[in-house]
Amino acid sequence: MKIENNRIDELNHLELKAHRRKFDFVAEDIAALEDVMTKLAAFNVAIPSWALGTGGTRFGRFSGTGEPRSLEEKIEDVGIIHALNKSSNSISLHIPWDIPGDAANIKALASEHGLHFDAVNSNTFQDQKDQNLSYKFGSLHHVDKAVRKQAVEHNIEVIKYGDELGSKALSVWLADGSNFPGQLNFRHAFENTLESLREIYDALPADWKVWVEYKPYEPNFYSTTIGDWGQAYLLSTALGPKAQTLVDLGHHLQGANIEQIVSLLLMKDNLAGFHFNDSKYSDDDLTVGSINPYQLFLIFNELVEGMDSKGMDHATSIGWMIDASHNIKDPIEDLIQSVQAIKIAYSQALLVDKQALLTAQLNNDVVHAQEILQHAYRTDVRPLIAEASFRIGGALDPLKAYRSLGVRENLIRERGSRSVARGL
Ligand code: PSV
Ligand code: MN
Repeated sequence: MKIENNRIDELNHLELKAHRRKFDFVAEDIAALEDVMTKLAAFNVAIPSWALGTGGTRFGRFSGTGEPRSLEEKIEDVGIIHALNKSSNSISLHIPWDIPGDAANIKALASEHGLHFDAVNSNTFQDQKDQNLSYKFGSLHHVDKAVRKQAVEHNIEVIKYGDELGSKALSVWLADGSNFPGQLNFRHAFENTLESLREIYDALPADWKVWVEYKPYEPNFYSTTIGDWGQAYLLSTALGPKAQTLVDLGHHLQGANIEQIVSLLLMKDNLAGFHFNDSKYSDDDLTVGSINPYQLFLIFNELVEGMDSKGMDHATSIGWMIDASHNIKDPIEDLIQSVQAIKIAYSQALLVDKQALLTAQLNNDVVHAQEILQHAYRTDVRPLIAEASFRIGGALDPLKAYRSLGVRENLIRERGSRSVARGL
């Protein structure tokens, strides 16, 4: 299914008058309005191929209906999201969940939908049917060199798939760790990981990067070999300039100050990208902004401040991506909500009066500093996002448009109600 532009125009027409009123109201107080609009229009968030089917928990999976049955159908779904919000122009593949059989055709199909390929993700956290050696006790950190070699070769194969599709980064997340004290020599595990990552690093094409993702626990419950940003930073700096740290919002212990982590990684030119999601307890993979939108805003505030201090392009110098997959929502609706939440936090961060904040900080004016941040956070920026989307042909309200156009009903007609997507 492809959404034609005129369908979106028709829906926008119905909303336009009310939209104008709300937009004019908020726009009047924004000095750098056109700058904000340009930045918003350029901002895109990659969609992971594994989020288009309904996710599960270890207790079960309740598949949705009309789920994509193939990579081609996943691309179609991302095309639908992008047609509606004009902010999701790329897709990130997880190999071997989504192997591009015929790369040239897959690439052509994606570009028909205005999409390209973001980072490719390797998977050495599950054993595959035709695999010789098991990852039960880890992959790149394994005590057995033969297992490490197999995992390295898989990563190099993923780079090859990505290269054919025009990706420019390999994202590595390892489940490697230990479940019980004494199981692992931490130093050996770390050194083995570094040695394996070096072999992968050496296989990167000249214009590629490798993104090192950390996570404190799960599926291992005593230690994770790349457990926090310090360990990811140690590895990536040891590897070289093509390696950087990837921050997944769900991969922190409760109360962690993620905005401070982000600020320092940016300071050290070591922030590769983001996996957005939200959580109440741990890696819950909930819709972005559904639990703690203020934290998301504070993170974006540091991102904008840090990127501006280095003259970085907001839209292209960091990999923005969603990594969430929920159990009970329509995945496309979940993703539309997530991208909107990210754009809300981003635009609120753009509204922060940076100069006034710096002055307040230099004067230790704690109260005023808080007022400045919360003034931006409490601005209803939704009309700005709607306007930015409208100006480039997207829907004023992508979620409402998705429902009005009966997209899921159409997909169910095309794919059936029992189709199940491959992934987690
Ligand atoms: C692991 O929890 C993770 O965040 C990694 O990014 C994986 O690639 C992804 O989720 C999918 O399992
Ligand atoms: Mn992740």
